[in-house]
Amino acid sequence: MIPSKSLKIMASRMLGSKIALRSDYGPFIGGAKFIKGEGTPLPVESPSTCSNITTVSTPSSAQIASTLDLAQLTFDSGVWSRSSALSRSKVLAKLAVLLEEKVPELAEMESLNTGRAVRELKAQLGRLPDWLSYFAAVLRTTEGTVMPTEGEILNYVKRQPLGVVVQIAPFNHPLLIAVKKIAPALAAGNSVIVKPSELTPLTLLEFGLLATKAGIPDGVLCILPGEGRTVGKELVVDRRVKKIDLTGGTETGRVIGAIAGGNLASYTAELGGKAPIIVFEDSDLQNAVNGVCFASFVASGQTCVSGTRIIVQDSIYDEFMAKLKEKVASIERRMGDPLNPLSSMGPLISRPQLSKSEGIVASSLAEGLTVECGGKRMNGPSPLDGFDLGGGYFFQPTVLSGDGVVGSKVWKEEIFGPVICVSKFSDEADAIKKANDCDFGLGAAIWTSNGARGHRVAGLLDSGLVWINSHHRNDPSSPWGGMKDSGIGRENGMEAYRSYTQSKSVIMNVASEEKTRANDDWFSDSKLDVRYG
Ligand code: TXE
Repeated sequence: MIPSKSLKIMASRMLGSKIALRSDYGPFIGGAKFIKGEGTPLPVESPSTCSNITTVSTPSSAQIASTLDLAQLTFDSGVWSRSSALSRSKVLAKLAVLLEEKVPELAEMESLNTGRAVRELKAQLGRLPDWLSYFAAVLRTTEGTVMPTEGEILNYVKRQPLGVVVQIAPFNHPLLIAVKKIAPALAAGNSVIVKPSELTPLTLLEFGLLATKAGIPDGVLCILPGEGRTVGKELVVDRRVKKIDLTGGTETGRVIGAIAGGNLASYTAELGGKAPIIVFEDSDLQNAVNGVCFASFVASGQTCVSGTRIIVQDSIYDEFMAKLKEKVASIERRMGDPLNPLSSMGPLISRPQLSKSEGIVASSLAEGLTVECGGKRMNGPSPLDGFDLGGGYFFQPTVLSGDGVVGSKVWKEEIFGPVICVSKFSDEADAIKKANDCDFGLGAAIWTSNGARGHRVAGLLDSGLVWINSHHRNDPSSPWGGMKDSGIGRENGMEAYRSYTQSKSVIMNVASEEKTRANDDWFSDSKLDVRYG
């Protein structure tokens, strides 16, 4: 592979902010710079202006193959895979500090690249060092096990890394999702190759450079930008890959799962969602409305746990809807330049995602549903700051309702946009039935002031994550993943760490030599009652 020429930092004055974008983004295989990818260059767009902000070089097939070779060689060398848990812990802790220092810069870069409001990203990326610190702490505190085996046997179980692992990340939370996967994988000692979304590769590539500074050896963390159907596919089919960890759409999840199965690789998949939010009549109504808006419109609805099916007790429906529409109008009034710290919500990531939101409104109208508010692509200057909303993929926060909402297209399909639907329920059993009436099972929320009811209903929802009087809460220690079509396996916590390791059971005979001779000779010609297993 050809190393690139020296780094050129260009100061880019965009959207009123100064963001340093490099001119040489490309594959990262360790070291202090990117290599020059020989594949098809990837133009990177800002969805708030629909304009190109930089171009990233991508690896050719030969470069992908040599990255896999490098990752395997590095793993086999033991430089990271067999280094002490303490030394890996120290490197991850240092990476947490370096990342923390860079969060403000990365948040602006990610806002430019994703169009998400910078306020959101500062808050979100500010949490990321916690993932590295958590897994650094796991390395210092995890203890081995001695099994209660019968007889004079010492049986201890060690956990060791898997080998080369591939992680495929989406566009919606480019750095958050990648770091969630990278931290446990590196902690466990694997060699990690990450493919960021073709739409949002920049902040993860910057993270690669920080990893080198923290002391991650070259070849242990590689980042290969590019399309899923080329770079992603060539990575996941390689038989040396011992685990694939994907966050993406359910269809992609099935395709990659079939490949992982064929190669007997481990697989974690965090896929689509259609989170229900049940609002009981005894809830604090304003808190519930605020919580629903946070759940539904943060990241412009482009999150896997986005609250999209709002299920409201019929006795409070009218009051809830009035308050909801008021809140939604206030969100829309404050949409503007995503880099404006006062901006409430950004555009969708791309034209196809915009079309999906537009299409679902059209088909909902055809199904007889009502548009309570929103429903259209935005145009003209922002009331907040005059930003040209028509120049980006901005879509109004949208609320749909109607008697036929349950079972309609918007009820069933993941839209990944700021489009939600609201239905009524009569009693607890009806609420649970409606909430579970879905192929997905990732996030869900319940709003109630009755604690017993909250826990009772949580236990009956088919969802991997259930919030009570809250939404989106995430923590490095808290398992994250879905049931049904929302995926397989869990991110975060000890479950994620263990999924990046495999056990090795070491069994030693500790009986004396005399006893062993007397009791363990299976083919003895004088004694038949010899232990077998
Ligand atoms: O996802 P894709 P897209 C859902 C959401 C969204 C839809 C499509 O509904 O509207 O999926 O989004 C890589 N081999 N979610 O097109 O295609 C791809 O390059 C290897 C939910 O962005 O699944 C990218 O890096 N890699 C979700 C990643 O997979 C492949 C987050 C996701 O892309 C590949 C994102 C292949 N054959 C979308 N095909 C969530 N759970 O949050 C694609 N990729």
